[in-house]
Amino acid sequence: MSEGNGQRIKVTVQWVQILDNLEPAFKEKGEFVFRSVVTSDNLPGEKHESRYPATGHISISDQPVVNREIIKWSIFEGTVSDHLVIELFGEELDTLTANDHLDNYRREFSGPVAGWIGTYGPGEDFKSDDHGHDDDPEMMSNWRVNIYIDPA
Ligand SMILES: [Ca+2]
Ligand SMILES: [Ca+2]
Ligand SMILES: [Ca+2]
Repeated sequence: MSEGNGQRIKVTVQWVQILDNLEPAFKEKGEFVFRSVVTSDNLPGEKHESRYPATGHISISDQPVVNREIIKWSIFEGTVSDHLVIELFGEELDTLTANDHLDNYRREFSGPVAGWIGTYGPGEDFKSDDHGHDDDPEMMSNWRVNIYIDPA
């Protein structure tokens, strides 16, 4: 909760990649809406939420090569000192049945903010914040995501 050593940062979702569009096999694209929730122990009571796209949805294929969309979605800008939790929820819209849900994404950062600045995507991260675990939060069963944290 120390406020003296806070640093202003911004968090951006650079791209999303759909591995399973959660649609019948004949349908190439799914209709996606993404929601972000960013919280921090350093910002008690604050919950930063946003939606992408702001209105409507984005149609994304799950066919190789064309299944990655660069969205540059800004999900947080604020001052924190030693804690941040980023959560992303993806929903695939259907009209005749209930919507489908992508795996939930969650990554928690702790320790000095300066150590988090960087890019987090599928595969090895530039910052070793995974504490030696093999699991890769950006590699989920039905989608992948790439985010980055910049000084703001
Ligand atoms: Ca569906
Ligand atoms: Ca659909
Ligand atoms: Ca990763």
